Amino acid sequence: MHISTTPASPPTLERTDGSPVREHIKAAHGWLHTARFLTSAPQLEHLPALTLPEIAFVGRSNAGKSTCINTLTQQKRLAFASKTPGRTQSINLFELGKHGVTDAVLADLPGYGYAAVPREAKLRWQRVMGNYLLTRENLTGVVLLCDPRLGLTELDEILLDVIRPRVQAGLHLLLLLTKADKLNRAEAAKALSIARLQCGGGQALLFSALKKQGLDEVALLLRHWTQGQEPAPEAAAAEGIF
Ligand SMILES: Nc1nc2c(ncn2[C@@H]2O[C@H](COP(=O)(O)OP(=O)(O)O)[C@@H](O)[C@H]2O)c(=O)[nH]1
Ligand SMILES: [Mg+2]
Repeated sequence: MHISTTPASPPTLERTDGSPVREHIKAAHGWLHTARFLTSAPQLEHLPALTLPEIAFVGRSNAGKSTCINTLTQQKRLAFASKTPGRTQSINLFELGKHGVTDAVLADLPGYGYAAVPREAKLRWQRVMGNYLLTRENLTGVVLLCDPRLGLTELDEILLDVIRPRVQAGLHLLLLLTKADKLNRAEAAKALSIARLQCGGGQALLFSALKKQGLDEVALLLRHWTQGQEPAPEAAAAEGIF
């Protein structure tokens, strides 16, 4: 299986053009704001074969996925695209890139674990998602969204098991703890340390769309995953920016 390659070591802040990290954060947001609907695929075989780096957003229903994607991209339209009848159980792709030059793709996968969905539909969907995560060749990173008040569900755990070999082979993984504004400081710190243990080989971050918490880190990280040369969030943290 081909896994998109990324630089062996995260780039540092020493850039030839000497631009400060804040400029990179701004650029990362500007880049995410270019998101536009590309296509919707009800089945895996309907997905276009792409060579561009692709980042998948996954998580149980109500985890805060739509809100997160909208906040990152600053585009309510994208959520509408994902809510259009017929697209709700589809993989929706959005392209990213300035001046119409697509350089990465976001994949919005339907939420799982919603009790009211008939069993057959659930099983079908789990197969589509499992196959997508295992076989999508240009998949560069996975953002697994989780409401830390509920913790990882059984389906989240299964998903992590499914992608573990790919994560070990270089697939990026971010366990994003949403709705962090609902936690106090101690709860947030505890949730983050548990998540760091659970995401073996990946990273964990706190996120709040309401408070705009974690927005800069996620933007920088996604850009780093797909464009390699951008400074990793760790570098920004070392500069005292986060
Ligand atoms: N307090 C708070 N609520 C949020 C946040 N993000 C999402 N929500 C709420 O959580 C619910 C589910 O969010 P949604 O984005 O639709 O979840 P999805 O099913 O995963 O797409 C909605 O009522 C949102 O308003 C957040 O950062 N803070
Ligand atoms: Mg949603």
